Amino acid sequence: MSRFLSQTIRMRTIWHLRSFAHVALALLAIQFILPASAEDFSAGSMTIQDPWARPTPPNAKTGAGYFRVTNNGAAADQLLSASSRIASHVEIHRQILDGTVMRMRRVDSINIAPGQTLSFEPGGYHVMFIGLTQPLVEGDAFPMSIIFQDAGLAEVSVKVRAPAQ
Ligand SMILES: [Cu+2]
Repeated sequence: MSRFLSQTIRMRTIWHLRSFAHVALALLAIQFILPASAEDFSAGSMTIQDPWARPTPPNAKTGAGYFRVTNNGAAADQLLSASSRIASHVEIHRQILDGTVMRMRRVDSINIAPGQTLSFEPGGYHVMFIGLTQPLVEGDAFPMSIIFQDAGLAEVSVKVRAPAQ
């Protein structure tokens, strides 16, 4: 084999490896753009997306959870309550600015209009896990039930993770 030819073959191989690396990187990028954590759950016409909870210190008695809920139906529905085996009870809370102080208020129910997406997120609505029976450890997941007046029971899996940046 001439030196020129072997050099050409080597360059082509390198080029192929590089283009393979680019495809692999592109696929990796797509996976980050469409996070695997974006899981959907539903009950009737209600869809619950990306339920997650903050990790807690080992002896914490409370924790907070978040999700997005969308009403795909033609009528309003009410989010009534939530429960989970990881806490003695779960309350629906809303964080509000009272003067200069952030306070949490318990909410009895939340009306969700047709077509509305309501975000439970840090600084706003959240579910409060009261009387944790176990610490919430990053990477774990636990079941939670959400009850709607019309749509009924939605069973979701809550992922424990740090808040998204
Ligand atoms: Cu709270």
